[in-house]
Amino acid sequence: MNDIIEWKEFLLPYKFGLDELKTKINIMVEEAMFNGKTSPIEHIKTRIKTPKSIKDKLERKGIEVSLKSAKENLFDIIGVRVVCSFVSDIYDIYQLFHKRQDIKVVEVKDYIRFPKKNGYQSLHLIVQLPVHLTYTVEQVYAEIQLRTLAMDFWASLEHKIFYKYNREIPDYLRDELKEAADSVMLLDEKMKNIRDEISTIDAVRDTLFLPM
Ligand code: 0O2
Repeated sequence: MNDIIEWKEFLLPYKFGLDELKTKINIMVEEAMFNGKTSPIEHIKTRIKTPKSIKDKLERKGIEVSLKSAKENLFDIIGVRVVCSFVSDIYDIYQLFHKRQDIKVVEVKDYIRFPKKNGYQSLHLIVQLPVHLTYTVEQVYAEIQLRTLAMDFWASLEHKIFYKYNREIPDYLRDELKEAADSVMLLDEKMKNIRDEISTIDAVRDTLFLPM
């Protein structure tokens, strides 16, 4: 079979899985907003790995490069990045995923409680979801990365620098990135405190029926 057609066929259930995941997340957001809450999600980004990046990753991990091995060993062929305003929103969404019957959380990596040495912060979930095709049901894995706007800003820049320097970031930039990551942590904490203060003022105002 032609290589391109083979890859397209392989990636099809992943594409459907990604479409389903996107829809499920959008429903979560709309439902929250319908119930009068502010959306816990600022925006989402999705991506599906290209055949080249699947092959590269398998090679990097020293695993056989084949469709079968990609299916068995790679759990991030599809990915969703969920960007939130506050750290608490991230854990709220995690709980929502955890409670769902249609998605199974199979792995959690908490780089927020335990940031990477370079300062990287995010909550990573590997989830499994069934994709119903006409004649079969495929179990598809996806990586969901949850982070705040500030964490996302940092990670995007670090990612660019990482590839610009061919994975070898010079020490002085590494130090600056670590400092910036510490500032991200402080900013997230400050924003949370401001939000909490406003909520307290609003709650008091509501009980006293004071004008805005
Ligand atoms: P890309 O190009 O974003 O897809 P794994 O290799 O997935 O089996 P690993 O590396 O332990 O195991 O997975 P981890 O730590 O969960 O990281 C997976 C993804 O998180 C990465 O995907 C990045 O997207 C992101 N990530 C992890 N660490 C960092 C970091 O230090 N900086 C930034 N900017 N992103 C990070 P890929 O496939 O490496 O790359």
